[in-house]
Amino acid sequence: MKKIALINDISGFGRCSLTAAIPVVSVMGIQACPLPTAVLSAQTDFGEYFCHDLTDKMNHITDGWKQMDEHFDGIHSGYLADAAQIGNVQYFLEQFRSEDTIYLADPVMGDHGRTYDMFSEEFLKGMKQLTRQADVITPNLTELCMLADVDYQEMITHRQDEDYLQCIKGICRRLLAGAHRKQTVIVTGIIRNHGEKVFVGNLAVTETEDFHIEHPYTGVGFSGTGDLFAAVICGSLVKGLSVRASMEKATYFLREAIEEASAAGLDPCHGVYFEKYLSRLL
Ligand code: PXL
Repeated sequence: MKKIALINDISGFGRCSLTAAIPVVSVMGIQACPLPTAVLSAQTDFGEYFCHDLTDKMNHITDGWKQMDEHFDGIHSGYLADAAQIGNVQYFLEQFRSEDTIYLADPVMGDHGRTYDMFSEEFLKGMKQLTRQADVITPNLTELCMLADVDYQEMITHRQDEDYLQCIKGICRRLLAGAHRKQTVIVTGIIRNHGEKVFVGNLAVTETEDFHIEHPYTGVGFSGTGDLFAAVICGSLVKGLSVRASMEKATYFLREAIEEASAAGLDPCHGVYFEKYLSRLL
């Protein structure tokens, strides 16, 4: 059975990070091997939360797995609780990355133009270095702008412009040019205006092609949807699907879950009822 190392936090509430990635990868018939970065009572958008940072424990887990002579088909890194953890992911890659390993780096740093609590300039510098080494990166638009030193607030004033997507593609190509290997950039949560209508979509850019999938925006962003998306992409690529097919699978899984959560007026901090839709990934 294929295996993916999931380097991410475990949050009791928020349906994000490991509580999102483990079920997704498992239902896809891949063994989920979690390397927790932190244990939280709830994801950080809740405002009040307890966080136990595992920075000084992570490499013990890496060393333990090395002693067991383990091998991973995929490595998926997500929420890192502080800048020092970027070095731990680096160490993990040195131990476990081989030619047949797909490394997906989700540069979790912020959303909707705001940064998460762990963010610092040092963190961004480290994340820029880490993402250059990945086969696939899955930033949301906020994170893409951070990685490319683009002003997000200025960027989104062009949401209704004809060439908005072209402009985002250009930023992705700049990142591809700076990457240390052939890379795919998948940007999530791109909101666009077509006249009165608002759409949200995901854009994949590779060296040779790009494609974009969008649908009407419900107006609400839910916790964990980026983590669920990244986990489906990692699982699909490990199973040998194309980037396009992986994106279609992730969209098929998430679209209705998000529409349902919006229509029901669920609290965005608790995430979407993805549990009901896991069978779509079978
Ligand atoms: O979904 C991204 C994420 C993951 N983990 C934690 C978070 C967040 C976003 O806020 O707080 C702990």
